[in-house]
Amino acid sequence: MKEEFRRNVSVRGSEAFTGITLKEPMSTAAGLMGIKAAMDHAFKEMGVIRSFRALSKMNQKEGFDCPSCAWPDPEKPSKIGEFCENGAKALADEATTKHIGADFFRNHSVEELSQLTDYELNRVGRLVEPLVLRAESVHYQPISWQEAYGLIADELHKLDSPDEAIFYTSGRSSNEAAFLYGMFARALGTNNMPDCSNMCHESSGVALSETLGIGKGSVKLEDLYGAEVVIVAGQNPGTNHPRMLSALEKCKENGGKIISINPLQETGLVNFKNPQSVKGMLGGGENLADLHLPVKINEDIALVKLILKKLATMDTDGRQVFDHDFINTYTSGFDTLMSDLDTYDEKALLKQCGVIEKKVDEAVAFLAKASKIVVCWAMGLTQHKNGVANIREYVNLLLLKGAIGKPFAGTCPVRGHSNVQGDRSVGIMHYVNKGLNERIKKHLGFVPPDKEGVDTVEAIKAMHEGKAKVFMCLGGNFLMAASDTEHTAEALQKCELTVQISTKLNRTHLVTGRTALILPTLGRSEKDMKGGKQRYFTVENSMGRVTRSKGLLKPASESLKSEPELIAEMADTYFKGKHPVKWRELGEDYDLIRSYIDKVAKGFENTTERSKGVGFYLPNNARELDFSKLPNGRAQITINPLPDHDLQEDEFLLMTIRSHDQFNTTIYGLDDRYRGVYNERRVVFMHPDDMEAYQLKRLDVVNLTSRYDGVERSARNFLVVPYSIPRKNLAAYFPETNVLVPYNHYAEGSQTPISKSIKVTVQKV
Ligand SMILES: Nc1nc2c(c(=O)[nH]1)N[C@H]1C(S)=C(S)[C@@H](COP(=O)(O)OP(=O)(O)OC[C@H]3O[C@@H](n4cnc5c(=O)[nH]c(N)nc54)[C@H](O)[C@@H]3O)O[C@H]1N2
Ligand SMILES: Nc1nc2c(c(=O)[nH]1)N[C@H]1C(S)=C(S)[C@@H](COP(=O)(O)OP(=O)(O)OC[C@H]3O[C@@H](n4cnc5c(=O)[nH]c(N)nc54)[C@H](O)[C@@H]3O)O[C@H]1N2
Ligand SMILES: [Mo]
Repeated sequence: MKEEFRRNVSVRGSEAFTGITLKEPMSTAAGLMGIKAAMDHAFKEMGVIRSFRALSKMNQKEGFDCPSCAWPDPEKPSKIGEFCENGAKALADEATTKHIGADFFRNHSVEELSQLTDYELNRVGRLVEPLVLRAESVHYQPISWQEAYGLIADELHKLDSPDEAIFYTSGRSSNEAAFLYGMFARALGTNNMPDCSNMCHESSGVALSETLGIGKGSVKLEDLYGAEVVIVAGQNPGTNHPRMLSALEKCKENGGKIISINPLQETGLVNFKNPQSVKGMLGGGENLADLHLPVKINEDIALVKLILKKLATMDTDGRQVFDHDFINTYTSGFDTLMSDLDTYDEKALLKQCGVIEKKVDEAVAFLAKASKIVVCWAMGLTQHKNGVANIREYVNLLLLKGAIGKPFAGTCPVRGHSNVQGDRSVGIMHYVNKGLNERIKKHLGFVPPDKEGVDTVEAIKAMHEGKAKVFMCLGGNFLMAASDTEHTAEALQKCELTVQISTKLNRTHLVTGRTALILPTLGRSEKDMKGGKQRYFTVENSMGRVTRSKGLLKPASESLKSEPELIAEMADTYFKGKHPVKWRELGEDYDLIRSYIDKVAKGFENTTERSKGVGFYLPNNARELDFSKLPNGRAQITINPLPDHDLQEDEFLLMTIRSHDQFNTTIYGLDDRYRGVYNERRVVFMHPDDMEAYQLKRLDVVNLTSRYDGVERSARNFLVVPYSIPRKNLAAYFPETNVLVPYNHYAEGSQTPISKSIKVTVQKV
């Protein structure tokens, strides 16, 4: 029997050190340093003229939406430019003038490329022509677009069931592309649509739907400006949403208080210099956070319970710190929560959350007085076993204070990818939405499947078990983003065909199915021309506002296709022109796509017209205090048990976080300036007392090991960096540490991997 062919690709890439320098963590975020870092990077990747042209149009009306995070643009963008250091890096990364085509792949096999680090892989440049990695080959070769579509269609036709195909989406795609992609999956007959949200804010979506009847946040940007208290929990805005700092600055100018709840004191919340104002560029910075509560990893529930208990005591003492009118009119569950709080001991909660009592009391004092409260959060709350419960507990606080559905108050899950929220709104979801299905039937003329599809966790399982054979990705880097890298790699390698629609090379292009395709696409910043006319698409920001985005740079290559166009052509090839949906016409005319979005996706109406200028907000029931979809028509106050980590003597809780020089799995550089780490990513941050207790010295080399269900997983070669982090807590960068995250441990209710609380032991090498 012939031995099975296996490519000798490296799943982890190089694990060598790159030459660390350590400095003190920075006390000042952004300011001129931020602009300098952004410009250096932009000039290097795209040259001076292209940089200025592009940056001047980013996040401006008639310009394009920044490809980085989903933080909204103000309705009146700043004249100096509405972008941040990391937005500029994201742009430079996409608009780089380095290109890789057939020659590059002829000279470098996938086996060879896989030895590189993720940083090196991204640096090689933009993908500029369609490529195929044929069965039993180790080199990508050029392929025509039509041949590529044909190959996909053949593989899809070979499947025993449409559920053997999986369609993953990363959150950078436009509404138009995501809509067509989702409809193609459904037209084929599957709801197998995992997306990056599953690894990101799914816990927020689940918690908010259960409690407030909508999976999105309720605030608008302007609400932050007038809030009395803004809590920023489990989020590092200085790095990941830098433009949010300008909003927090406005809040402070208006007399608001900012409370940061985070195991780390992240730069940006202290001493921020606003690069968008002349004062900020020249003068001293602003201490944004009035109060920092260094909660232990995954002990937010203990902390919030303690705050609620203290508030409840004040309330029953007759000081009326809760909004009883609001509670009586709009919520259910108040009495149950009060009795539940009685069962907890304050001292025990204090010990568990790790914050000193004086600071908790200060927070309580701020909150007692305030009624306009906004809670902002990101991955520090969502990526835990109890990620859903974390968010529900913060929602309890807002509900007791009547801080929902009124100006300057509400929920603010700060989204990650620039259009991750829009993708969901136009139909990327693995679950079945009956209303949506009805509208698809009526307006698109085909019957969509009514069986639930797979999310990210289930997708890996299906591939592993041989139940899925074709895996397609609209953007993203599935292998490095998902948990349990080695396990996910095995899953991908069991597929017959893996397809990547992407802009830049990453490891998911190298660790593939038997056959693999790269379909290169236009980036956000690039001009999308058809028949002499320039096309634009629409996106939805973190606060539900839909606007246009129109690229302006010359595309990296003439062979690139826009995402909607290539998805439409792929669908048309599959259906051989025989389908009620006129795919090719849609791929050419985005107005036509939008007219279908209007009919099929909820809340969209006359999108082409209304997306002009400042755009429009999608409906939001929490904003309107309409809880009619929930039990008793009321917002739900919930009971959320404390997590029990059961840490053993030698175990730590590890959170896997982003450095200042990366966008998810795309590594722009090797510095984490704000945390004082230069030229190295293989570091683990540890409390100096823990280092002493475990006999470790600064820059000692260690391996990290997690053990779940009898399976041991190791991440090798990390340098110990002393850092101000709670005892028994560790931090290290993702994606390098994703090898430690067990695929079968995820948040209850949302299946988001536990990337922020992995139990590990540390071994000195
Ligand atoms: N430049 C840049 N911008 C980005 C991204 C990027 O990679 N680079 N990624 C985008 C995406 S997709 C997303 S989802 C967002 C991510 O934005 P963030 O969520 O800010 O990103 P992380 O680096 O994962 O940071 C998590 C934060 O939560 C804290 N934390 C960890 N565990 C806990 C906990 O148990 N409780 C509390 N209270 N805090 C905790 C960590 O110390 C850290 O500050 O950013 C988006 N924007
Ligand atoms: N351990 C750990 N794991 C995590 C996280 C964590 O905090 N810790 N965070 C999770 C989170 S919040 C997220 S959102 C996921 C991210 O998961 P993904 O969205 O899958 O990953 P990205 O790194 O954002 O994807 C980068 C790739 O997208 C492609 N790309 C960029 N722009 C475009 C475009 O315009 N169009 C197309 N088609 N492709 C494009 C490029 O090829 C690039 O290499 O990772 C998750 N994984
Ligand atoms: Mo994300």
